[in-house]
Amino acid sequence: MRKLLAAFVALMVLAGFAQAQTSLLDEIKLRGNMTCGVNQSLPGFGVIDSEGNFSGFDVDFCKAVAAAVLGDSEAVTYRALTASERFTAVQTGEVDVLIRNTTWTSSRDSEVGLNFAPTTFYDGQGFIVKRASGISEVSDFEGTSICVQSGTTTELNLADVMAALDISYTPLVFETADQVFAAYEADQCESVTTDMSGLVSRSTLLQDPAASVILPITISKEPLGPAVLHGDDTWFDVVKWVTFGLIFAEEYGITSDNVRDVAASAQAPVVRRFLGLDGQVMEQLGLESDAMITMIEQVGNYGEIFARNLGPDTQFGLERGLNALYTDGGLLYSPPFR
Ligand SMILES: N[C@@H](CCC(=O)N[C@@H](CS)C(=O)NCC(=O)O)C(=O)O
Repeated sequence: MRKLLAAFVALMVLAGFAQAQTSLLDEIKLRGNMTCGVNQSLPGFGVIDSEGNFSGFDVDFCKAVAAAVLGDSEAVTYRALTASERFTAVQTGEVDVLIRNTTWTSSRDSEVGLNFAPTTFYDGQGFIVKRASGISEVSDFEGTSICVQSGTTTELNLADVMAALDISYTPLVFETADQVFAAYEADQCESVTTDMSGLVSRSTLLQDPAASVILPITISKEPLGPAVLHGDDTWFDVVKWVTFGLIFAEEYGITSDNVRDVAASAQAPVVRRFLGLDGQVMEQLGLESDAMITMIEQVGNYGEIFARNLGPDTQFGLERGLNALYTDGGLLYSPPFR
């Protein structure tokens, strides 16, 4: 009996060990598809068209991970998530990765149980107001109503700043961006506050965009990036290094147009290792040796993703700012692939 019990315990320990070794990476490869939690109503970042296709800056990072892991940027099932739904979707495994303008904060790491990949968009919270309101600085918000979305970092930042400046205001809290901006259009509030990216994006949908202005005031730090669930280092490493890979490719001038030529003629050891021509860095991450070639060919590097979705040639016309490479005065910096 005792022997039987010992065998049973050994089996359970082994089963537990096997479980601990199983990563989402293997599961996704078996499935042949990755699930990505995204936004569906943030033009430029995550948006769905009338045929159900998703596009945008965040969506391109989903595509990059799928291209690197599965060799196919289209092998993604998108789940549109509201701000309040997004963390449960990661915790329950409904999505493999969350790439939905999500700010990296300590409590989202600890209490929510997320692991954040490198920041893909350095942002900050701002305000949009009607030009006619004459509001130009935070003290002008005294006695006004401000529309804000629940389940976001935005609510607390607003409360903190107003309390610090002793400004009394009424927060009008809504569940979705559509509701927030509808209330603003209907003059229920004098302003909407959210990430600058959200303001730039949603201001294009206003009935009369020229009648509103985004104030040149930033009240918080909002580092936005992909996140996965705690407890799966293998999968976390993949999402992390795919993100770095996009930045690294831009730094080394490797683009969707030239990646095959670079791969055919590269001499620099750093580039050869990155593209899987020498060494084993991709295999060590659990990827095919040519994972970065496939990814860059299908999705482009960070700079291409930024330019295509948000850059000067788009309706958003965003400059790179903090989202430039460190070599250009920005914050984007990939550690070495080696
Ligand atoms: N970065 C902030 C805010 C994220 C957020 O949800 N922002 C609004 C800005 S408009 C949004 O994306 N709303 C889209 C929607 O509700 O459909 C966070 O992580 O809490």
